[in-house]
Amino acid sequence: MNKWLGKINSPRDLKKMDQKDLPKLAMEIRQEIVDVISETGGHLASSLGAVELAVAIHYVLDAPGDKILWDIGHQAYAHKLLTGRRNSFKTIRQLGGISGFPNKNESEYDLFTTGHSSTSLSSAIGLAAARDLRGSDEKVAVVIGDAALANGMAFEAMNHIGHIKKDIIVILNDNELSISKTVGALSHYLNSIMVNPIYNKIRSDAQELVKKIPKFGTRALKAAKKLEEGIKNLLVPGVFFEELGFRYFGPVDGHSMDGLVHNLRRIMEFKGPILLHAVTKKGKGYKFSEEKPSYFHGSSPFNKASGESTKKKKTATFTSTFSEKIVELGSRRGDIVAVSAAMLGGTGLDEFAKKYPKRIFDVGIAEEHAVTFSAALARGGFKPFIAIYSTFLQRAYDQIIHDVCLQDLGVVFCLDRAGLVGEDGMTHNGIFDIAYMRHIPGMIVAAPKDFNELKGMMELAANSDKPFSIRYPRGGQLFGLGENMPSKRLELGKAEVIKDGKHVVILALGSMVAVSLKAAELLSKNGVNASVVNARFVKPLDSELIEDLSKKFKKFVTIEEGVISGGFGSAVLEFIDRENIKDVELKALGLPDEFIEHGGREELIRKYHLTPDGIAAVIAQDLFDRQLV
Ligand SMILES: Cc1ncc(C[n+]2csc(CCOP(=O)(O)OP(=O)(O)O)c2C)c(N)n1
Repeated sequence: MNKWLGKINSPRDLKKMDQKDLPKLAMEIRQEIVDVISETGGHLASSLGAVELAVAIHYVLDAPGDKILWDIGHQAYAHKLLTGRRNSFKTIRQLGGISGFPNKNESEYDLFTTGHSSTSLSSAIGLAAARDLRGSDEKVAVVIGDAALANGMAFEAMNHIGHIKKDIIVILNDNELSISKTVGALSHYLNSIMVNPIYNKIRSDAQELVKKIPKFGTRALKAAKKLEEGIKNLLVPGVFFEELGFRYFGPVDGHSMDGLVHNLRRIMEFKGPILLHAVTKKGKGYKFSEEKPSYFHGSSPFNKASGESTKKKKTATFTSTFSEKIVELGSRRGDIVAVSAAMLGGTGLDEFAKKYPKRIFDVGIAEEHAVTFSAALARGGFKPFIAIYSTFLQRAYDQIIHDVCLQDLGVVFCLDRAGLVGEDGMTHNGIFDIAYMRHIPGMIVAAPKDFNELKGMMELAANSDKPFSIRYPRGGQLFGLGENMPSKRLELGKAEVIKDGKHVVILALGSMVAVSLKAAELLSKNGVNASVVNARFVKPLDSELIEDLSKKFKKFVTIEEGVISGGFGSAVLEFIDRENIKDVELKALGLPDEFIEHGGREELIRKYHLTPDGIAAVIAQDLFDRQLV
């Protein structure tokens, strides 16, 4: 039983605690996080690094009246434990359990459902503007990481904040790490603040001086302010933020509870935008995550005593296949370059980065920039592969249209985690990319059925001078997914019939090919002989094949691991309509028009009937009016 945490059902209970006991509470929170996340997996290192911040903020501010926002929200486990989710914490990231990110449907302490980076400053200034229009006086506070702060959206918000100068508190949680090392000029700047003792000495002297200001007369006050400005411009850390209109405080130790409580109380007395620069250690308090913070950024379940993953042995995945192939392409062709938006490890580009350090560009959490930058690399004579999660590319929709497709540039988009991602849930499912890619003129949209086909598609893309996207799911091996199977030669815009049948044709896309073959076996035991087609391309669609098939089959099924609206099934339906193909019944299977919650990837695939028996049952019932036996 947790002596301190056990008593906290809401921040009200926290506020009753003696300040001297808060570090003990922080210890119990850390223990609880390690205990639970070792079982469930999750964003361990970021959350451990933000424990004192969460405790101190809830101790000093008054939520839910005061508004507290966590950028991305992957670091907010302590916040969850302090705001009424102590008992449900064990269910985190599991189907039916609490979310791994802030979720507005879960708690009044979570203002927004988040998961994508760098939205918090815009949200905060919006809340502050609404507050001022309403005439109320609650505080609005934000915790944002050093990597998230370097994103364009955060800069846009800072620009606006400095302009309208509302009262908000921004706490910069600086651990010098993104998932791996934070990249970029802002990160160098933050480092220079932390390591330069002269800056810090002069800064503290200047602050001492400012503290005394109220005792002076008005003229002295003006003079002192001028002096402060003068010193600041020359030497004070955080001048960058000050020039943007923030009052900068720090750097402070983000693990000193007393220091944080003291500083938060102090800065709350100031008007206007405040930035408190807190220095933290990612993974703090658990030996293994301190040693390997990148590995424990988002970890699978692990053994607490050894820090070793308890997941089954690693098998090949689409990501590992991509990783191998991009290295091989890079070895053969000096014009191949690769671009990542802060996801070198997750996308498998880390190997390419090691081998070809001059041809890798990690641009930080900057998806829009990554796309336009890649377009210009193509214009400059190179062949860029941008490896990115389907969900994060959503950010760069306009750049894909204008800067890549309108210019007809040969950028290759390798969309990892396309489909249901599992435990990261709603904000991370990659289920919209078929819809948002296929309607852009000139974009090729491909999806491999197995690992070999992914390699083939990458080869095809490397030799194409057109915008080319390839989508593939998280992992592999589920229901036979990914396992290599015999294939016909890969040709742009051509599908392949992989099983002949006579009653119905299943047009399956990418991850759904292997399950469809298994569904066809089940159907055949029920008297339905299904043909299965590996569609390979959503665009260009194999119109010739679809036309031929429509002469043989009157029942069509399309299946995709993405939202049905605007997806592959829609593409086939549009074609049938456009070509005036008559008497064809089409059943489009895929994901419904809703945000899909967190849970195990396999559980979610089952829940949405994308399993062999799920697919077979729907086809048998809806197209043949019979129950599967
Ligand atoms: C738009 C977007 N791109 C990428 C990610 C993936 N991602 C999640 S956390 C993270 C690193 C965040 O680093 P930082 O803000 O410094 O916080 P820390 O985890 O170090 O506390 C990244 C790149 C994301 N959530 N959103």
